[in-house]
Amino acid sequence: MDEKAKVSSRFDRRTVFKSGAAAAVVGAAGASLWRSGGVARADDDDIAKIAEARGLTPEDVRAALKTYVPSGTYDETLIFASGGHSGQVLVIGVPSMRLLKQIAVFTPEPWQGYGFSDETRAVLEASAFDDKPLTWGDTHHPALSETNGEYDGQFLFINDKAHARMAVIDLRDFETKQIVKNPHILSNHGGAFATPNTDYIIDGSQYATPFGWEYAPLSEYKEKYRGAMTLWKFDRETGRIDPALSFSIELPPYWQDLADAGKGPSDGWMFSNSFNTEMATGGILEGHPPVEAGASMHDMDYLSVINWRKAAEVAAAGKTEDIKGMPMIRMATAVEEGILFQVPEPKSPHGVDVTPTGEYIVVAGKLDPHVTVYSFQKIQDAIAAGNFEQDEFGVPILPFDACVETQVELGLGPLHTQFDDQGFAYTSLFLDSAIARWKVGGEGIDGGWEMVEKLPVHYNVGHLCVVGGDTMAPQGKHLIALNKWSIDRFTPVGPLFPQNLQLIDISSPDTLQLLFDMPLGVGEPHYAQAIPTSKLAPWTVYPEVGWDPATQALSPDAPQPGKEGVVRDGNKVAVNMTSIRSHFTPDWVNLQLGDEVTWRITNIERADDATHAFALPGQNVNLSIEPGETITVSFTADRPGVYPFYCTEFCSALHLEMMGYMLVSP
Ligand code: CUK
Ligand code: CUA
Repeated sequence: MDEKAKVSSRFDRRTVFKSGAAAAVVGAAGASLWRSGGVARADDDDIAKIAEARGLTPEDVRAALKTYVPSGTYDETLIFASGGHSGQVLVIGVPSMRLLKQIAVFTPEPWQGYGFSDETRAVLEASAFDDKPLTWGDTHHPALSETNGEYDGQFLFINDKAHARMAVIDLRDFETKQIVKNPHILSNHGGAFATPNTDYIIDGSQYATPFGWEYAPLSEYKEKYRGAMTLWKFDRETGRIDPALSFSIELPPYWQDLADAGKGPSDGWMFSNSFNTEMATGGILEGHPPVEAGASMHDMDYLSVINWRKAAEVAAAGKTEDIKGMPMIRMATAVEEGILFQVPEPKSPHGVDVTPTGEYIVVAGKLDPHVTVYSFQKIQDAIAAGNFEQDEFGVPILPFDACVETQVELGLGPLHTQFDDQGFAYTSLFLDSAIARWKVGGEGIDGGWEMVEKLPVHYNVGHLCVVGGDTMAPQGKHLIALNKWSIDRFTPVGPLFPQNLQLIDISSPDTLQLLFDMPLGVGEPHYAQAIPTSKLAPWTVYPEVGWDPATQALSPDAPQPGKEGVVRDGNKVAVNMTSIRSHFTPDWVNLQLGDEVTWRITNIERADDATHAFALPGQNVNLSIEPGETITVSFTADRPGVYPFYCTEFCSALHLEMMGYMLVSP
């Protein structure tokens, strides 16, 4: 059946709400609620009439009742979704599916003033490719910081696949604090994944390249091209990745895909899929098969099994090579030290997900209808027994049969798996446009390793997201399907279609219910993580007036009330400004051509939401200055003229008057 036909058949099956028969559904769904509020039965009929007039089915009404968050009340859960090649992170409330914020990460964003102030430009510039600044990224996998294998609500990490960068977002103010560029690799995908106590952030390469962003011809692929797994050391105290304590492990030139950290019994280990063990590089016009065919010839690729804790010891002992200023554990060392193993996995794997207990590793292969479940214990037994051969790079290959617990047939194009607290796993089926719910097995579990139910989604689903769905403590109320295609779901808005996030009720062990479609007109949300809002404690204003969000401390240079002014020292000019409803002090800034200006602004407001912004024409500047925040912008007054600066945030009745003049005299 084609997609259009599917839709119309769904329509035919709709039992439109009829007010006569409606009382039953309304009654079932909510009458007791209304009665307890003392509302008369007549209202039930009234509601039934609205439903009927709008052509809603009883199922629609149930879904609406489960997702509606009344004005002034809050969502119980937040999801952090990648924004794909918008380079940003999206914060969405669940169950309302309201977009609350777009956190600027790899791409300058004027509403937040990100990439326009000195402080935020420094974040972006620190991750330049050599000296070429990058103004976009391809975000794929957000990772919340964890303590003891559960989200702790403190930090969020996200990778940039296009340039192999890793970003750190502080969840006190939901702002990007740091971006590091991987000195070894140019393209990543197996990140960000946090180890259970956020000691390290995992960052696996995608497309193999020569290390250090160097040149080597494709004819030297096997000799010079490599994959790598980087472990970024995270320092919770400073809230920063510490590159000095970070390192990589050299891998064969297979393409690493998704990764995951072990937990519980598998804590200290990590797992990463690799595909293209064929080592295809394309060359269509030269008579080679395209990459998609060349990289899909083998029946088996490899799951990389890595002892990261041992690797950290080996790196600390200096058994590494310095490449571009960061240590690399060479493949031979990794093999010799028992850090690196591989296990065959069915062709072209994509997602690898460790079960909540840490006992099993679930691999989904794009071209295999099964998920393959590996037992961590069996892998350890095979290693201990020395039961392996070696690939052409000398990496031990453990036997498939010795490591596999089971395979579960789910459907076409399985990609990614999440877990809940009812013992179910959920795997996305890209080609089937469906979600498979299946039962995780193991010791003492009846009827495990079985498919239970399939639910169609719209369409071509990638990742799934359950609250804590990749942690040791998943929860089982909602699942979000992050779909690649939306086709016929929304009002047409031109040839670039919105992405479609679908909210699904997973609370019943018997049936899954699709609740809500959320179009996302921003960027492709690959993965998302969901956390109860009770675990987050964001500030509503900065703790003190003069706060520097770059250091999360009071700035000694912050302009304070009563200390405002323009201070000249030769051609160096410091502008010390404060903002409060509805003026900037000073509001006249007289400069001379060629002045080097350091302009600092403190928003001295203490009220929630009393943000001021600052647009400076001619210098390509817009800043957002939240209550208490101090911010800096530096520039050279390079053109004489009169520049009215103003507040871009509609902050008060006299917001239009919140302006001043910068005059640059010839
Ligand atoms: S990937 Cu996008 S659907 Cu980058 Cu995690 Cu699988
Ligand atoms: Cu401040 Cu508008």
